[in-house]
Amino acid sequence: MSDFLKLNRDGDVAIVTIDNPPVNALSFHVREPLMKALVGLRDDSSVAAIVIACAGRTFVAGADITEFGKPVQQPDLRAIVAMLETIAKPTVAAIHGTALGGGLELALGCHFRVADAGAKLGLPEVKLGLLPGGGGTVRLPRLVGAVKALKMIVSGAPIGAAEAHAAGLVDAVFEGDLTTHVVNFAREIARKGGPFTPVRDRDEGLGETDLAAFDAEAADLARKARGLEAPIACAQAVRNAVTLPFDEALAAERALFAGLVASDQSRAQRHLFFAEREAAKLPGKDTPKRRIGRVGVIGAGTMGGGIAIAFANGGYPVTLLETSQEALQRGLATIDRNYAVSVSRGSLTEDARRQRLAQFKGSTDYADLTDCDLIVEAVFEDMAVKKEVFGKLDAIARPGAILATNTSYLDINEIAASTLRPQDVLGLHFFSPANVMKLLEIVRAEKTAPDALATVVDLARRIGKVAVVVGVCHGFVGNRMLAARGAESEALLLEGATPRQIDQAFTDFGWPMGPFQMGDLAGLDIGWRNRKARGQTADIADTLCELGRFGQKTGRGFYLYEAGTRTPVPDPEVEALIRDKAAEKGIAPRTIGAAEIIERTLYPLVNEGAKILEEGIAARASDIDVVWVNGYGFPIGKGGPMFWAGLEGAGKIIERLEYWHQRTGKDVFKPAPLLKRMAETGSWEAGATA
Ligand code: 3H9
Repeated sequence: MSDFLKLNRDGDVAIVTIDNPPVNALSFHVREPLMKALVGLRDDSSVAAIVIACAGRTFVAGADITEFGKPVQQPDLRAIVAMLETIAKPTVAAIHGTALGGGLELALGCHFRVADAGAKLGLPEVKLGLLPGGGGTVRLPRLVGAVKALKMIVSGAPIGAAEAHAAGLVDAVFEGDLTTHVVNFAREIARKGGPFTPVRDRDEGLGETDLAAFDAEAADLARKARGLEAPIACAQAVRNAVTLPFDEALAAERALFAGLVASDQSRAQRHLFFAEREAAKLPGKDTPKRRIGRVGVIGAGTMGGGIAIAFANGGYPVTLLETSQEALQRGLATIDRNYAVSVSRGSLTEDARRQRLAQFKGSTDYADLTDCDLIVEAVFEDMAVKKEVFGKLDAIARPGAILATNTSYLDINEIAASTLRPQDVLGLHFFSPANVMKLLEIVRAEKTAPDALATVVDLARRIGKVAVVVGVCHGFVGNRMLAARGAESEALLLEGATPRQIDQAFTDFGWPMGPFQMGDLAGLDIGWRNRKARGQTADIADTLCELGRFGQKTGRGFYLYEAGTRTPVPDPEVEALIRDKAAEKGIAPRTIGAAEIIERTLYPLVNEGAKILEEGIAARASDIDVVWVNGYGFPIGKGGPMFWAGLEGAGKIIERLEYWHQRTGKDVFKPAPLLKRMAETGSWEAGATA
């Protein structure tokens, strides 16, 4: 029928198979033949039932995201679903893999949905800054109820086939050959006879919806949306499904979708969707990979333990090495506790916990690492210590084993040079807690072999990380830019802004927390130690540390924390200390507004990103966005610092950077040449060197 759609018959059951790899997105070249096929089958009296199925690894995973922002080519999904609902003979969606977004909406246009036991169903549009625009907000509640639909649509999280069955979304679940089962199902339904009610005319899920409970749930979700428009629109659309007649609710959904698809927030989130997938691509696509069986982790502290858990969770056996039995037992006990917490929260079964724990082998002897294919070092952040570890590894690791350092700042070329196999050395910069945080900076050193790099990029995906390949420099992409973001922190305080005002400007921007709250959470002593090692000082942060104020762990830092809480309370003592320091330095306090806070912190952040791009430390501007959204909490609705720079206007950023450069003489404000080219061309990539 078309390259993307096949039509088969099994007796009087017609099977329409969509075949649009890789995920069967509903591109125009699918919609057009699909509509034609359905019209033909509707009018064909020899057809008793129609099955919609998909070839390949999944049912339709949604509308084609690459088509958004372009003129819509008809028939659109809504027209197809509306057409489906005019068919009197039974229509059945045969779901395997993932029925997501427009895919689930297509299935909701059918009278029946049957699923493979391993299938997942969901409406993840909210993650793209959208709402389901093919009738999902109006049809789903009719089957599963308004509150469940609200949760599914606002979270975007898919549910499994069994849950979908229990909720009334799916009519039957099968194991084994889905096509045979679905054909039998369709034939049996057709034999029993109709009438078959389209979902639009069903209301068993809506019943007597408790609007007060619904509104309470929606208000709770809205609070968590932190300035994102899509979750609010999703909630409104589901509410409309309860309070308005079907067609009015559908029209309202359409209008909300049109508004969102054109919004900066959705553009930003779609940018991130593709950026994350792009970041995982290396130039030599077919580079062979090394086999990774067992993973070794050196150091069972917070970082090493988290890294070990990340690999064990990904199914890899792990050898955990410490210098003493005592430290090893402490590390293993922490890992044990970590899993126990997961069990108590219900996110892990007791069985799975036992299986995961069985993946660990503890040791205090480097010789036990000889059967490891990848060894990650997570020891003290000190060049001499790291070199000693790599010297030992060089002596014992099997040939071809990948040797990785988890350093956050150190020169990996220097570490690699301390071995006789620099081609096997690279950086795996995990973020704390390593078993939770998605981001993994993979640091390519000068001599890292392409197959070693390709292996860890692939491995990162297998353990559920969002990987970005970066080059060697102090702090790599993330921490180097973080330093630029914080370069004015002390100056802002001394000139009159309080920690609370600065943090507030950040949270108003959409960050989960501001820099001072973040510092208190991470521990102020870490930065203090780093500064001392580099011969640097910070008037206020150093003084706080000298007073034993390390942040949350000591109950006081930039803020006060009541025992047992993590709520930051402004501390008059800190404010007085800042005022005294300012007076000592002869700085007169003034009122500093949010706009100034943003331009003195986030414009240098963008500027440093431009320098990183210029130097080839990051290959693409979008890689930098992926780092900042996944590792540092940059608001997703703004797409990461480099995407946001486009929204803000590179010209405006340069103008303000120049102003602050003139006033302070600081390098962080000196506009990068690439930023200037961005202002001229509107694109980061135009001038990128990597
Ligand atoms: C929607 O449906 C709106 C409607 O409500 C209203 C319409 C009016 N379109 O993720 P992977 C590409 S909004 C285009 O690596 P996995 C992806 O870029 C949509 N392309 O695979 C990648 O390309 P490349 C709602 C898409 O196995 C390749 O496919 N649906 C789409 O790890 C493989 O992707 C969603 O939001 C798409 N919809 O995961 C679901 N999806 O190879 C989005 C993927 O060139 N998709 N691509 O880099 C996913 O969540 C995952 O792709 C999925 C598979 C779980 C399906």
